[in-house]
Amino acid sequence: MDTMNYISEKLKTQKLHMILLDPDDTGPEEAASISKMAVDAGSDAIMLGGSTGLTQELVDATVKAIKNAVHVPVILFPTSASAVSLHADAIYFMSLLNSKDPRFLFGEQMKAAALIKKSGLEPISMGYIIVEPGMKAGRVGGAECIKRDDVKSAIGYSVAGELLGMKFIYLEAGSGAPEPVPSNIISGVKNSLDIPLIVGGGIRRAEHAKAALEAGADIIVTGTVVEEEGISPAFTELVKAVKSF
Ligand code: 1GP
Repeated sequence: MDTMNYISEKLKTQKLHMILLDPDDTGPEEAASISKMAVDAGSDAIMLGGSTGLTQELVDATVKAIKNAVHVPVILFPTSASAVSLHADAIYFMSLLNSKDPRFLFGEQMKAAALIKKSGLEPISMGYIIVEPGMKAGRVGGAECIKRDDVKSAIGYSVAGELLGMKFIYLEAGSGAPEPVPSNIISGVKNSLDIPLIVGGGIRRAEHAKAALEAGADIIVTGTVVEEEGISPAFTELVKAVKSF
């Protein structure tokens, strides 16, 4: 089954949790062992993202190690056209909709598109929207971050993404954000969309995940909590909160 179908089928009956790993921080072996524990805890997919400047070898080796360890999709969450591993199951083919930098709107995509199409790596079209504080993703991506009380702009970008044909909208507060995306932004966007909504950034505890789900998130992404604490009881509880929602 392709990754889009896998996600769509699951979303008919449940909310999803995805763990985000950075191959530069973990290396292949640790990424594989964290992935195994996360999937045992209930995670539905592994997203590989992280630093610019990742080498092709490292991303390929990390994808392969994860795929040997678990049987859930490995989805690339790229920062640029470089180091796209064709061994992954899918790639978020994404545009940072509130970037002021053409590179992140369409430039990097243009560089990688022909290769991805030819390779058979499954592209999953996604509109990425960064909300304050945005952290490194906001700075590097040249985002005009959505203000935390600006529900209208968040809705505008999200619906624009849907009308452009994107399959998912991802509301991002930035990796390591002190607070997740505010609930009224999540609910405003969700109520205006007919496509699934991914929410990430600053979600560290079960109550953050529950608040995002109650507001309308369909998929919860977490990265930092495992980077900082490993597969802790708090992480397991967070995934359980998502899967039992
Ligand atoms: C970042 O949304 C993800 O792209 C995850 O954020 O690292 O804060 O969990 P955290």
